[in-house]
Amino acid sequence: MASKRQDSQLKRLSHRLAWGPLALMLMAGVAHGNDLVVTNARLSLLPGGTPGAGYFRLHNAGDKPVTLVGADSDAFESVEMHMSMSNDGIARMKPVSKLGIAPGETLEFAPGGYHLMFMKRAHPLAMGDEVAVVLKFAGERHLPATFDVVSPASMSPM
Ligand SMILES: [Cu+2]
Repeated sequence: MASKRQDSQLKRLSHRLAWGPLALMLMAGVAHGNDLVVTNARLSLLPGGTPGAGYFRLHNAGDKPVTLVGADSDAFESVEMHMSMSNDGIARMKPVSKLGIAPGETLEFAPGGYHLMFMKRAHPLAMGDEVAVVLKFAGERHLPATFDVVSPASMSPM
């Protein structure tokens, strides 16, 4: 038994040595919560005090529906969920209180559609920084995700 455990520890160690750099690369902007996978998490930020916009892809790989109810970040005073729309050529946005994601479904937060609005940064942020964000789901479920700070110019409309 003891030798078997040692063996698996050794395997894990060599695995980590071999895949460390790649794993680090893959982890940028990615969060796994067993059945929930966040990818391409970006925080588009202008210099100064204007709110930032958060975009990501959330896949429900589980067999139960989940409901996204909001997000939080220590780097900002508050985070709101918004939906962008265009009325007669005028861009507007409205708050969204919850979004359901069925099993197998992928929810896309992208320019021109759903986005997180990051209000009042707690400290200065620069392009290339990483911001810890917690996605909140119905049932008190929390999924941590890392958002890469990017310039709005890097974003293309949907
Ligand atoms: Cu907004």
